[in-house]
Amino acid sequence: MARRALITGITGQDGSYLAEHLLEQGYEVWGLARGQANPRVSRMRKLLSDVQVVRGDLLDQGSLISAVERVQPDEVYNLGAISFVPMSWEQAELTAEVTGMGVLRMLEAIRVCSGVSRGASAGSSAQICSGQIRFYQASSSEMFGQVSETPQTERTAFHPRSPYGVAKAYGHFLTQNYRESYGMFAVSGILFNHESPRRGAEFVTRKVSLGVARIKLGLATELRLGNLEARRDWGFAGDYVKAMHLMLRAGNPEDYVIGTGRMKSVRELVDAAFSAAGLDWERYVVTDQALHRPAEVDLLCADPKKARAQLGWEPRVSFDELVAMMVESDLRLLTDGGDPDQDSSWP
Ligand code: NDP
Ligand code: GDR
Repeated sequence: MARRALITGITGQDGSYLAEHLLEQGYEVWGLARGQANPRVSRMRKLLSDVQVVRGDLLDQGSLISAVERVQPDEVYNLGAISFVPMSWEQAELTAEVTGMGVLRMLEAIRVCSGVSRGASAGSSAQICSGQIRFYQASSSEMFGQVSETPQTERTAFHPRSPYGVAKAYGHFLTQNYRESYGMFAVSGILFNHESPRRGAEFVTRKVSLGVARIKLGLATELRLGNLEARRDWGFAGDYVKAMHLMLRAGNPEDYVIGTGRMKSVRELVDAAFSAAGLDWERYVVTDQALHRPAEVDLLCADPKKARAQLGWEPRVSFDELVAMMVESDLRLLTDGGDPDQDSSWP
């Protein structure tokens, strides 16, 4: 029988690539989607017609229990989150609820449906799902924040610099705790920045690729950006979702750092993207103090040795290939009259 996966965050970048990958592997894929008329669900359905949708919200414990009960998954991938770091200062409490407490609610839904009791004194509870449900938590390199060593490994200390990073650290430790407390197969992937033509337009790579395409097509004359000196380890989302799957198929439940091991600055990103379209970035980029963050993460760089050795995982797409892919895709999108601000199209 086909394995069944339940993905929260199905309408997001990673949800779409992971669903594609799992469908290719012969899985039956279910996506948890919130809202009564979420336009991102129809965009996802256009691309992934084989994904089945179950309603639910990471803010609503009962809806998660119902979703797990209905889907009876073998694997749950918790990708749902408020994921845009600047928003986490503006809506810190909501970020804590969705990105942090949402992990607790999902783990509890799995624990309850699996009939795992809290201890000998709690008595046994009914098992609603047969078999063990494996759980993947989308942890983030933002937990490292102000780094104590470079590159960062699974053992590097956390010093998050945003309410988002703090919420992710809570979810990370909780996932470990459910593994240790209840023997659950619960793991975290500590993923570094990963991008694609399906990346949200608010994140810097996509903001830059869209900006380049608009300037190239005469639709804009400048691109406003914040801190050009920040350095990140950028990879391709299509490569990274394969690591999520490998972690849940591994023999033992363990956490892994996933990244390329190479760091570039925002300035280098901008240079590469404008060059890919035959433009000189210095003529168009304007820096704007208002786009700087209250506390910045200056640099992040992965040491993915453990994933390579134990999972056989390797990133395939290089930084230059990724940037060229995104710029080409946005040039095509805008030439065809697509509107990225309406979330209308996904390549
Ligand atoms: P996106 O921002 O593209 O997607 C976020 C998803 O979360 C959307 O599907 C959104 O659904 C969903 N969501 C938001 N609020 C809720 C809620 N209350 N209940 C249920 N679902 C909700 O993120 P990515 O795909 O880029 O990232 C996936 C995960 O990986 C996130 O948890 C992110 O924090 C984490 N991560 C991402 C990295 C990256 O570089 N991309 C790196 C490290 C970690 P809706 O359409 O309803 O808004
Ligand atoms: P990040 O990604 O915060 O690392 O979180 P983002 O692309 O937003 O920022 C990366 C770096 O670029 C600098 N920057 C700008 N960023 C944005 N968004 N817009 C700008 O105009 C701009 N100018 C400079 C930022 O200051 C920052 O240093 C992403 C998200 O996907 C998280 O959910 C995930 O956990 C981490 O990656 C790993």
